[in-house]
Parts: sequence; structure tokens; C-alpha cells
Amino acid sequence: MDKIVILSGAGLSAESGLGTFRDVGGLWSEYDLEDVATPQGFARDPALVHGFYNARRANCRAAKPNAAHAALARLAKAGGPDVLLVTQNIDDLLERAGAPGVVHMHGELMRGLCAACGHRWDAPPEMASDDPCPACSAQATRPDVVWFGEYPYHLDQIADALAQCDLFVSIGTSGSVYPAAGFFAEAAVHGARTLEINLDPSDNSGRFDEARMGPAGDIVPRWVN
Ligand code: BJW
Repeated sequence: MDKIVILSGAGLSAESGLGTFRDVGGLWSEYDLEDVATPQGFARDPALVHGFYNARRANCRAAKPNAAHAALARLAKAGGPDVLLVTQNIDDLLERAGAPGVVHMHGELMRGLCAACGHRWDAPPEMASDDPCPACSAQATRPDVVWFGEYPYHLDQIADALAQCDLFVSIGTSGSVYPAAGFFAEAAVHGARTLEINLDPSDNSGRFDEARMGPAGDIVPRWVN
């Protein structure tokens, strides 16, 4: 059976109305990433960071999966190829489209994390750092997301899948954040074919075996069918 690893980024959810980071008008043109996506920024101003993620949580709850999420869910459930969906996205749109076993390497917007004991729980719509942890009662609540300088989740599982896959597909990511930006090269070293689907060529486009350019909601369903 063919093994496929699919890495997605913010471009996958762009047509659902969730902002990307580095495109014109993206989140990093409105916010300084040092302030809202680093442990140091959170230590300086937790209310600002919680406000940033509370607003994104509200947007995410209002958003709907698009045709690309639906196509990936269909592919992963089809019982044909063995598909691992790895996403840098913290939204839950792949799950809401019905995709099984999504690997969230940068965490999940809809989860809270206790910085004191490591307990995780379903996030209420609004979180604050003095919310008590449901397990240990410490007032050390943070979003369960991976900030710059922190170690991404599930890297062992992802490394195993990259070493074994026949095809690696990158969808809607600029390829500017490591270690995810290096996954295509890791898969290729182990013999996988590589395909990039993106709105515009990313820095690494020329290094994929094949590139298909256009909106994910258009290109992904056509690739899956
Ligand atoms: C469409 C579209 C449509 C638009 N259809 N497409 C060298 C080696 C290794 C590490 C480093 C290094 N140098 C520096 C580092 C450290 C750092 C890093 O990479 N920095 C870079 C800035 C250089 N990395 C880290 O700190 C990571 N941890 C780490 O490295 O730990 C140590 C380690 C080392 C080695 C191995 C293992 C571990 C942690 C990174 C955490 C990233 N966190 C964020 C925020 C948290 C989550 C959140 O708030 O959402 O994650 S940053 C932000 O960027 C977010 C995203 O997941 C991530 C990637 O962004 P993405 O998805 O690519 O979005 P964009 O906006 O950049 O691109 C969108 C794309 O979509 C564009 O290409 C558009 O064209 C396209 N598009 N519409 C199709 N309709």
C-alpha cells in the first residue's frame, strides 16, 4: 500500500477565512511574533497573548472546513493509501471535515495547557492565565500551542513516517518555519517523491519533484480525485 505524508500550513485554512501569517495582511503584519508567539512574550504580557488566541479561537469556531479539508478527510478515510495528515495549523477544521488521526505538530487552539503540571484540557471560548488548572489548580494556564523556541509535538512519529513514505505532499505552507520546512528534504532523502501545492511558489518550490500552484480549495480536491 502507498504511504503518503501530507504536511499542511495556514494556506489550507485560508479559504475558510482564517488568516495566514506571512502573506500580505497576514497575522505577522498585525502582531509582532516576538510578542504573541514566544514564551518570552507570554511571560511579559500573558493577557495580550491570551487575547490574541481568544480572538483566533472565536474566528475558528465561526469558520467552516473548505473543499480542501473535505478532500483530505476523504483521502485519509478512503482505505486506499496509508495517509498521515500532519498539520502546522492549530485550528480543528480537518477534524471537523472528518479527518482521522490528525497530527498537530504546533498544538491545538481548542486546548489549554497547564504550565505547572502539563495537564491538557478542552479550552473554554475565553482563557486567562489565572484560570485554575482542572488537575492541579495552579493558575498557570496557557494555550496548548508551540511557540518559537519550543519543541514541536510528535516529532518521533513524524520522522518515522517521513522515513517510510512513498509520497510527501506539502499544502499551503511558506516553508519558512523549521523543523517542518525540512520535512520534504527528509522524505526525499529516504526515497519519497515530493509534491508542493501552494497559492504561490514558496522558497523551496524548485526543490520539489512537482509543484501545483493555485488555491488549495481548487487544487487539492482535483489532486485527490
Ligand atoms: C495558500 C492559500 C490558499 C495562502 N491555498 N495556499 C534552523 C533549523 C531549525 C530550527 C530553526 C532554524 N532557524 C531558526 C529555527 C527556530 C524556529 C524557526 O524556524 N524560525 C524561523 C523563523 C527561521 N523554529 C522553532 O522555534 C520551532 N522549534 C524548534 O525549532 O525546536 C527545536 C528543534 C530543532 C530541530 C529539530 C526539532 C526541534 C517551533 C516553531 C513554532 C512555530 N509556531 C507558530 C505559532 C504557533 C501556532 C499559532 O499561533 O498558530 O506556528 S509560528 C507560525 O508559523 C505558526 C505556523 O504553524 C508556522 C508556519 O506558518 P505557515 O503555515 O507556513 O504559514 P505562512 O503564513 O508562512 O504561509 C502560508 C502559505 O500559504 C503561503 O506560502 C501562501 O502562499 C499559501 N497560501 N492562501 C493554498 N488559498
